Amino acid sequence: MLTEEERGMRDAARAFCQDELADGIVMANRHEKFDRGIMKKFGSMGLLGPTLPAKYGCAETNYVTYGLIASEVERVDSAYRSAMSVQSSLVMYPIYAYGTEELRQRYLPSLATGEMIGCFGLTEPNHGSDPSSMETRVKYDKGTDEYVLNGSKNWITNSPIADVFVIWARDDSGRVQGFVVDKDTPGLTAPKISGKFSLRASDTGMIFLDDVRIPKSNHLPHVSGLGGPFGCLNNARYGIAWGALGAAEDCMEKAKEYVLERKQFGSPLAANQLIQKKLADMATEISIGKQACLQVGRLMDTGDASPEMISMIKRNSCGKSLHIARECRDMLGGNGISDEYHVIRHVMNLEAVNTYEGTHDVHALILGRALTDIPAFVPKK
Ligand code: TGC
Ligand code: FAD
Repeated sequence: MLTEEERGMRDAARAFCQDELADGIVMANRHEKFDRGIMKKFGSMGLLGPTLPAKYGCAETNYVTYGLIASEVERVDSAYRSAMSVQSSLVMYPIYAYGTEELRQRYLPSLATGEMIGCFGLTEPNHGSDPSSMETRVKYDKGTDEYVLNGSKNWITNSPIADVFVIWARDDSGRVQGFVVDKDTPGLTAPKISGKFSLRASDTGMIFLDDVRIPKSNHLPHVSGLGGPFGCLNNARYGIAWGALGAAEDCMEKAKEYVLERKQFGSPLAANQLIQKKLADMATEISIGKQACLQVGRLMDTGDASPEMISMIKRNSCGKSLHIARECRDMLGGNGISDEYHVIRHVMNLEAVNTYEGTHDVHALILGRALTDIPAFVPKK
C-alpha cells in the first residue's frame, strides 16, 4: 500500500536506526544520556521537519513518510522519536506555519540539520491536560519594542539542551500567543528533571521565564489562541500514533524470538496455545493500528484529516502498544525485567507516550465531545 518512494524512505530510516542507534540505546537509557550528535545524524538523514519545504533544507516528504520514519525511530526507542518529533512537529512546524519569512530563514535550516535543537513549552506545573488555564504571561513593552515573558513550564522534552524555545503565553487580552526564545536570553533557565523511569534516553526539563525580554520579531504573528499550540499537536500526535506501533512491533518481534528459543515442560514456549493467542492478538492490533495510521496519513496528505481522527489513532496506538509491551514483558518471564532484553525499556517508555500529547483519557473525552456534542472535561458542579 506504500509507494516506491515511501518504501525507500522507510527502508533507509530503518537501516539508519538499526545501524546507528540500536547498539547504544541500552547504555544511553541506563545512564540517562542523550547525545546531541544524534540530532545531527537525524538531520543528515533528512529526518528533521521532513514534511517542510526543501528551500529550508527539509526533505519535503508527505505525512505518510513522516509516520513511517517515526515508527522506525521508535522501534529503537521512544526517547529518540520524542526528540525528533518535538523538533519536527512542535518547533519547526510552528516556526514555518506561524512565523514570518525572516524567522523561517533564521531558524529552519539549522534546525533541519540538527545543529540547533528546539523545545516546545506548553505544559505548566499546575496545568497539563488543561492548557487553557495557562499562567505564563506576556506583556508588550512599547518603550523598547520588546515582549516580556514571565512564568514556568514543566515536563519539556529537550529543554535542558535546547538552543531555541517555542513558548506559549497569555497576553493582556487573554489570548494565547507563541514566541521563539533563544537559549542565552537573560532570565531564561531550563533545568533537567532527573530520576525519570521513562524516556530516560531523552532530556526532559523545566523552563523558567523571569522577565525574559525578546525582540518583537520573535513573536509568531500568524496565529493567536489555543488553536496555535493545538495545531502543532495535531502533527506530533499523528507521528506518535505511528511511532508507538513501532515500539510494539519491536516488543513483539523480541518476544516471538524468545518463545521460539525458550523451552519449558520439554517444548518451546511458542508451542503453547496461550502464547500463540497472545502473538495472534498482538499481530492483529498492530496491523489494524497501522492501517488506521496509514489512512489518516493519506487524509493528512490531502488536507482532509480532522483532529478527532488524530485523537483516535494517538489513543488507540498508545493504549494498545502499552498493553502489547506489557504482555511481551510477561512472556519473557524473569528476563523480561532486564534491560538487555529491551522489552521493559519499551514498557517504561510507553507509559509516558500514553500520557503526553494528551492522555489516553483526555483523548477519550475529545472523542466523546465529538460524538455527543457535550464537553465532559469539566465535572458538573
Ligand atoms: P477547545 O475549546 O477545544 O479549543 C480551544 C481553541 O483551540 C482550537 N482547537 C484546535 N485547533 C487545532 N487542532 C486541534 N486539535 C484543536 N483543538 C482545539 C479550537 O478550535 C479553539 O479555537 P478558537 O479559535 O475558538 O479559540 O479548548 P479546550 O480548552 O476545551 O480543550 C480541551 C482539550 C482537553 C481538548 C485540550 O485542552 C487538550 O487537548 N488537552 C491536552 C493537552 C496536551 O495535549 N498537551 C500536550 C503538551 S505538548 C507535549 O506533551 C509534548 S510531548 C512531546 C514528545 O516528547 O514527543
Ligand atoms: P494531569 O493533567 O494532571 O492529569 C493527571 C490524570 O488526570 C491523568 O490520568 C489524566 O488523564 C486525568 N485527567 C485530567 N483531566 C481529566 C478530566 N477532565 N477528566 C478525566 N480525567 C482527567 N509538555 C509540553 O508542553 N512540551 C513537551 O515537550 C512535553 N514533553 C513531555 C515529556 C515527558 C516525558 C512527559 C511525561 C510529559 C511531557 N509533556 C510536555 C507534558 C505532557 O503533555 C503532560 O504530562 C500531559 O499533557 C498530562 O498533563 P499532567 O502531567 O499535568 O497530568
